[in-house]
Amino acid sequence: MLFTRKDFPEGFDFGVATSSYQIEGSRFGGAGRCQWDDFAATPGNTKNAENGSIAVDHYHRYESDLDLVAAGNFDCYRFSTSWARVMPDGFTVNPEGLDFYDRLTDAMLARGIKPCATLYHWELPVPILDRGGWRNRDIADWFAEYTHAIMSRIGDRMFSVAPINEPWCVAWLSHFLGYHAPGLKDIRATARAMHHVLLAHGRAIQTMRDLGMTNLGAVFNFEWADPADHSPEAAEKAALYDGIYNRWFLGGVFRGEYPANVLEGLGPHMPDRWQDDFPTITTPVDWCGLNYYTRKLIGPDGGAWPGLKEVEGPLEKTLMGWEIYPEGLYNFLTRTAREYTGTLPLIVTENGLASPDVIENGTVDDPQRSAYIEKHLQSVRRAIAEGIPVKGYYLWSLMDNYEWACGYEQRFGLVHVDFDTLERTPKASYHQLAQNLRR
Ligand code: IFM
Repeated sequence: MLFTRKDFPEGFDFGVATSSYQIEGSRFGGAGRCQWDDFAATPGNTKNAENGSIAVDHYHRYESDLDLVAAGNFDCYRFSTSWARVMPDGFTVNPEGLDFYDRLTDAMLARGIKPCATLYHWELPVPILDRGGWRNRDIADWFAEYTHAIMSRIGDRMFSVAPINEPWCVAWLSHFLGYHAPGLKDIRATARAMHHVLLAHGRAIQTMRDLGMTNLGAVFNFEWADPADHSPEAAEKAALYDGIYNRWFLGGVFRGEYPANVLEGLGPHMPDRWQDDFPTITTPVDWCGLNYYTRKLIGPDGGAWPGLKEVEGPLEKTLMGWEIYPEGLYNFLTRTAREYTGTLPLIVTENGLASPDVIENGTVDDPQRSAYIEKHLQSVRRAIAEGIPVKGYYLWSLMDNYEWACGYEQRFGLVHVDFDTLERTPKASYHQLAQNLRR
């Protein structure tokens, strides 16, 4: 990697990101069952029926894991708190859960690491799912109660907080495509989830404002959509993919409107008087987080709405089969600022790749990851040079972990984890970053 910390503006933060279910071990500390425990117990949903019951046992190893964050010279640690750990039945506080996040917070501060919390990275308590989960409008109030419970305890020490990681995954991936828990393929459930997830976001921001908290943001995952060919049909479907994936969430939070091309399909299934919720959904935030990995080539499939399909692209791919397209990050940073957020700080809250990393003679070479990071940081620098207020860049992920439906096959970490012994071994990319980020 060619860049160093000095190539970025003063105060630019580098970080690493994780999430609770992917690393902690859901069986520890009195956590309740979450939707992923049940989803994984259903044949065919996750690779080898793997789950996050033990994950990488961060619950017991958090001190040494945070040592790795500090030794990597990262400024920020983006972690998530689990609703099912804090409130196992969705409503009643588990003191052990609060105590864990309290210890974790203090352990970050003791190492000079800025705690950047996410309140929901998909650990929906099963009793909330039984009440309809994201289909039920009441979830916004229940989520606000959970927000109050956890942030009353640790909110005084957070550097930043975002309510919901990747609303597209919460809503579309999980209720329309069915790839993630709860695994529905139901357009009515999808329309409601697409709206309620943003309503819950707004309620959580209001709750934290009432607690006097600052530096609150929203985190979206974006995929750049290019037409698969030069036909008007492909252009139309790429625009629809962009609407569903990207513009729905940016439009909702920053403009108080949803894209017309998406409402063509979802409109008939939306909850009553959904327009009345925009004053809550647009509650001002202090920054916007972008999770970016890849682009998709999109064309028509001739089927029912949305009637689109992904077409394999020609670019180099990661182990996930995702094309490496750093221009997409530049495109999103510039477009988000120019069309939606203006001077609001932008943070790249996730970026990274999975690669088939193996330990040989005690070391792990991951040149594809180093090259990927280098190219995406060039995109960040290009955007900054054009005046876009990008204030941070966080890598997914600190260490190999549970990659949801892909189980433990896809290794996104800067640190290799032996999933049998749980031994951590920093990869070559980690060592390069530690060197380049020295202060
Ligand atoms: O592992 C996930 C993470 O939970 C959310 N963003 C994308 C990552 C890689 O797929």
